[in-house]
Amino acid sequence: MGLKETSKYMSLILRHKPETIGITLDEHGWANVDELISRISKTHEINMDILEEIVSTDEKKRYSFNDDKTKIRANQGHSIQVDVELEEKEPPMILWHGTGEKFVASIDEQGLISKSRLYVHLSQDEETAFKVGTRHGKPVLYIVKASDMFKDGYKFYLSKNGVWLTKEVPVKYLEKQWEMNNS
Ligand code: HQG
Repeated sequence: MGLKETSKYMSLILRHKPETIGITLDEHGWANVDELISRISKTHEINMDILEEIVSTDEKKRYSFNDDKTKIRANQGHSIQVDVELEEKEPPMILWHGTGEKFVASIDEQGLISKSRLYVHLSQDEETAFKVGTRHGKPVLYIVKASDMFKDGYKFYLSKNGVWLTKEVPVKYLEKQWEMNNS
């Protein structure tokens, strides 16, 4: 089993289901590192060196340690109620959201909702949104009029790993882009 598989398993534990390995996260989403290693090691090859490698090489920088590396958490993406102390920030003029074609009818009616996660995930650029969209089948991109939303009082957060988050995006702030614009 490779690092990638272990990293995916960590994402399940640290974002969605810590109970899978019988641990709990604190209110800020932190898991105890020793406890995490000892429980994960029952099914995956892991120790502190491997954990440090996963955290530093993860291509989306999904995880962070606290200062003395006794605790670890996911930077964003949670479905369980934790407060990871996100930075509230004024967004750029526009942000992007990548989704699958199968969700378009519903999104055009309801706007973007966070579904199982705590927030709607938005990308700073088109390419990233495209990648996110392909996870759901044929990708469709939306432009989100983020600064208009911000002026209207919606809050935006920027996670440690560069994902923009907001609670919802009503239809009037969305502009559908059927094809990726490579220009
Ligand atoms: C869609 C990955 C129907 C939404 C990525 C999305 C991301 C609606 C899906 C992170 C809807 C939820 C999150 C509505 C939204 N009707 N469908 N009204 N509103 N949707 O996986 O944004 O690799 O929970 O468009 O990089 O795809 O896991 O969210 O398609 O940052 O680290 O409902 O996951 O990161 O899907 O992805 P998800 P997402 P990781």
